[in-house]
Amino acid sequence: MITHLLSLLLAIPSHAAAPTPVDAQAFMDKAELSMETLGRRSAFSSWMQQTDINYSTEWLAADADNAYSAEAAKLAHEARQYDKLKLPADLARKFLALKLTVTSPAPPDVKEQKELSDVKVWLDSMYGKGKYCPTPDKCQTLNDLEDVLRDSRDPKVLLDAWQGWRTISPVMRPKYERFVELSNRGSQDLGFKDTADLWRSGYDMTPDQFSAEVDRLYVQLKPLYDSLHAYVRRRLQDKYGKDIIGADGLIPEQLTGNMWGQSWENIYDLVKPPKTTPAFDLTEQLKKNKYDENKMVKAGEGFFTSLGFDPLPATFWERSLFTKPRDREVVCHASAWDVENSQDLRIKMCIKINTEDFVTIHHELGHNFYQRAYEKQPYFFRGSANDGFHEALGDTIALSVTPEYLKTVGLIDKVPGAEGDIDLLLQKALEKVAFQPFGLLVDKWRWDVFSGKTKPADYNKAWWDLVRKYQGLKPGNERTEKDFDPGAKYHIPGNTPYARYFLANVYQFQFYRALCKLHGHTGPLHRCSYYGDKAVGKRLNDMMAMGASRPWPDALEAATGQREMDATAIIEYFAPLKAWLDEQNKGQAIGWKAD
Ligand code: X8Z
Ligand code: ZN
Repeated sequence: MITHLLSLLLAIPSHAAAPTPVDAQAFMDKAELSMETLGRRSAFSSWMQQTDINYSTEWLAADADNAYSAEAAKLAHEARQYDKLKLPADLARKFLALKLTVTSPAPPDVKEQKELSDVKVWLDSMYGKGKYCPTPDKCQTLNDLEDVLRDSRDPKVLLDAWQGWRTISPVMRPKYERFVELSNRGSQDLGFKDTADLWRSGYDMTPDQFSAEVDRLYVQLKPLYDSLHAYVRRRLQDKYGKDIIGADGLIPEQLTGNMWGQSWENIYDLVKPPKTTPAFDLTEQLKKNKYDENKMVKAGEGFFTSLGFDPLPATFWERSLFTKPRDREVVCHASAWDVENSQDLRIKMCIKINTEDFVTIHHELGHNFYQRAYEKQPYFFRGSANDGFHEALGDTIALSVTPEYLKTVGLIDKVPGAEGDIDLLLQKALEKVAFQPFGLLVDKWRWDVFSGKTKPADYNKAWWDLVRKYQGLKPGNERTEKDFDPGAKYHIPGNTPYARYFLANVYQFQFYRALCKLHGHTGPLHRCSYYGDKAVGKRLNDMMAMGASRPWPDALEAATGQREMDATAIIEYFAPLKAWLDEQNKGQAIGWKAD
């Protein structure tokens, strides 16, 4: 045995010729094949678990995740032998993609690998199954509670629903803590400082540069947010009385019409310009025109096909989930899937017939059309230029859902004139401008959690500090470290990075502005719809087909001519509203006291 080992050791130098780029290419070809196979198994299992949560589907999903994550870690280790090689840019990009492919990478210890996969699936399922049960026979799901937040105007009822939803997450706290530990261990094993460092390494710049970029964009947007915040705050005072806002000027989150205060379009009725009647209410129009779930999705698909994209495959309609099932637990949070490439595209969503979900359908289909556009790319390039692009695509289409478009498809009878502009812009600002601080803070929280700057003992405090600082909102009641409020937002237990949505909100206006120019639109930007314009479709498709094969500035340039992330497009879009808000806010205090 010893002689055998010795001869092996001695044999190494003569056989182990230094690896060449050709070896690296061969390794990568194999790695792509193996990741694709395991990725598919994981996608099918995960679909099963998220659309039918039970012990068996959880077991299968965790098992498949374990196999996939372990293989990724193993390959990333083996790939180190090529670290010193000068590789063609394409190939080097794939090696980085291999390291970044698992958002919570497997730690080296086999037992811990399994534990991490189990914890991930458990957290996801806990959120999906979450219910508020004030009494054992009266349980409410997130779907029910979101209806309350959207529709009720009774502060007591709102607070109860808001607080109630947050009863689902304290149980997640120890598991989340462990998740952070294990995921960091995996990231460190790949050479990253921690998981946050890994997440911020996918933007063709250093992690620190990325953080600085995000802050730079936020500074561009803040004056617009501050104006909107001050205006909405005053209108909420008009509705609920002066005492509802304290001396700090912070808005209670439960009054925003949304469970996390992340977008405020559901309280449009409370804040709409005085003395105007809104030109139309899309929710009512959808109901009046007898739109059901299927028809809503068909309408979304119709926009894409009008741009020249092929219709979705028959399997999309057979295999997607559009309605919340009555007989089983599911993760209702909307998502889009390419379970088996373009032949098996699906969305999973508990659709309600309202404006918010009409927009979300476009968002989700954007993912599916993107997935199909890059299907011919090799495995590691089947993704968007960076994750913000994937999130932006469908929203870029939804921005083009203007009154002019709605009239074309028969959803409204009359297009409001220029006098309706402020109404329309305010509605969009409640959706998009209100979102940005939230889009930023979710990962600010996580970056500090992963880096250890925020200790588990301060998880909740750190969350609310950020909410106060960036959103200018506050919790409905006093929160303590017995709570785990971050766990009541899907992307925390679901382990989905969030900065992508902040980026998407910037990119989508850049895309929209450039595409409207291509379309030859004149007049105010927000009235532009490129429905039916095949040249617009081609421009988008060319960018989407690049997948992740090129650094993102190349993709951005292909679509917009710009190589930089740039919030001026949003600012331009909302310029008339900003002027109007500032007029309304005259003599009013702007801003809030965060501490
Ligand atoms: O999670 C989503 C999509 C699925 S990728 C529905 N969004 C974020 C959220 O709901 O918090 C879209 C906007 C922000
Ligand atoms: Zn999305």
